Amino acid sequence: MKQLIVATANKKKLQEIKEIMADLDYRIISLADLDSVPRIIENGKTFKANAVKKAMTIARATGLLTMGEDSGLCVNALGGKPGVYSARFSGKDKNDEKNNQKVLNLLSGVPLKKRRAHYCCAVALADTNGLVGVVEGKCFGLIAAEPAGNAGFGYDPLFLIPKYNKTFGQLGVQIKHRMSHRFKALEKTRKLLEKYIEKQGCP
Ligand code: ITT
Repeated sequence: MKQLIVATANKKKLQEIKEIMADLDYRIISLADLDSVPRIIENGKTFKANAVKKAMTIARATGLLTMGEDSGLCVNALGGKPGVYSARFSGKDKNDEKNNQKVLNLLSGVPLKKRRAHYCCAVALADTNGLVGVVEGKCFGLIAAEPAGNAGFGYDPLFLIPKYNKTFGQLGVQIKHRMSHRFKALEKTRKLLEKYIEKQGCP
């Protein structure tokens, strides 16, 4: 079976990728399965730049086809923050609860209709020869007044889907996986992979 490395140390993100790509004809390997992993310096200004860094760093080190994924929450009323700093918005240690609280504090007093936000997910594919491609998916919603539900991870208890008037935390992964930023980016990644295989097949 073909192998694909997913260059993430985030277990919940990895789980979502595995669930969404469950039917894929690849065995997914994560950073946790590798003996030694080079440090990835995530200093890109965009999700795409960071996704490319993750994919290229690990592809170069392993010689294997690698997927890099960088994602986050962008809140309109906060000028797009936390954006690429989503994982560590409240401090060096990744803490979902503190991150959520910081977003709520910053939005204190802002009415619901002005709490528009989107999630963004960039996925890059790279192999030893370099970058294969990079794609992006977005999912639009509102930031709830308080956390609700504990499905998903990160900002999901705050991310309200207007169509359901419920957060991703309340809706659960079945619904999330049909409309999320990650789902949309991974649908495009499937196309990249198909083209990649086609090319590999050509002498
Ligand atoms: P890796 O870099 O190792 O992949 P990470 O958690 O640091 O792990 P990112 O730099 O891409 O990954 O930051 C992603 C953060 O964005 C994540 O920690 C959450 O805070 C937020 N986020 C991204 N996708 C999310 C989702 O589907 N639901 C909730 N929060 C999400």
